[in-house]
Amino acid sequence: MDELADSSAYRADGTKLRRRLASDGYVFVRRLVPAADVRAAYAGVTAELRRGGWIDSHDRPVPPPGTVNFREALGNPVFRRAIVSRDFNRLVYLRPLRALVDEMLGHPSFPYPAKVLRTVYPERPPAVTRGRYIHQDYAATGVQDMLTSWLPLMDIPVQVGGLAVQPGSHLGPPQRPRLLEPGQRGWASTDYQPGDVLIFHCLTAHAALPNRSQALRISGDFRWQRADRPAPEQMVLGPAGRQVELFSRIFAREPWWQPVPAGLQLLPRGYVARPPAESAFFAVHRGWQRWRPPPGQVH
Ligand SMILES: O=C(O)CCC(=O)C(=O)O
Repeated sequence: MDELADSSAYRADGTKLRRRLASDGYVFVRRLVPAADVRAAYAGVTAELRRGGWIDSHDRPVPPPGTVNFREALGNPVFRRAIVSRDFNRLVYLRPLRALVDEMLGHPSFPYPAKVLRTVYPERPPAVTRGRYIHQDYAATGVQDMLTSWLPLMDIPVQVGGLAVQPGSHLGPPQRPRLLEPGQRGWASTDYQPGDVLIFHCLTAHAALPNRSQALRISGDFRWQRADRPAPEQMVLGPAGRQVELFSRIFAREPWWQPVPAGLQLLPRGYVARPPAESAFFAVHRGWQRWRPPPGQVH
């Protein structure tokens, strides 16, 4: 496993950031978000997990694992309370993160109100989280040039199973899902610390490493797109039947809350993603021309 290229020196330089995105398919910045804000998010999430019996007073996971995958975890009230915790939701609106994404896209952007919390138990094969399979996030929304930001909420050294990306894979064809093995060549990851941010393009192949520790791995992933492009309804309004922006009823009065752009056009739920259009950053491999949405969830 290679080390992620560190773009911290370019964090305010849109041209260099976009060049990195175009060549590597990702940008990694250390200590972008104030560690105190990330610790507050961790404290909010773990308070709920502790109350619900998922972890003990030392934050050690209590077996058996609550759930393995994000979608299934959403059916669990303990997890749902953790995901609506205030400081976890606040993270994505923090200025340094928003500014970096705007620089990368070279255009005003916004994060989807739908946020993903990962609580990954030490791996006990054959149970493996879906995030461990190599995938590309385009399948999740069908929005070209969508970016995913992945944030550790705690120290996540490689043995705790952080995220790995395959640099340059955004220039290649769609990939079939398969498990990422720690020794796989041509992949990069790092020992993550609170405040670090990994941002990757929606055609970049990525997967989580196995959690071979005794700790629960806690991280968040948040997706972004340009403000002037239509956005998938489910990422903005959440589960079917809702009419207002997800989480706005709970947080709209918070000083940090920012609604999605006024007049945002929504792609209806039944919308079937097409092969990706041209990218603003690089030539899309022709293998994507025959791409069809996969039948199940990608991560
Ligand atoms: O954190 C994980 O386990 C997987 C994350 C992922 O696949 C993503 O952010 O798209």
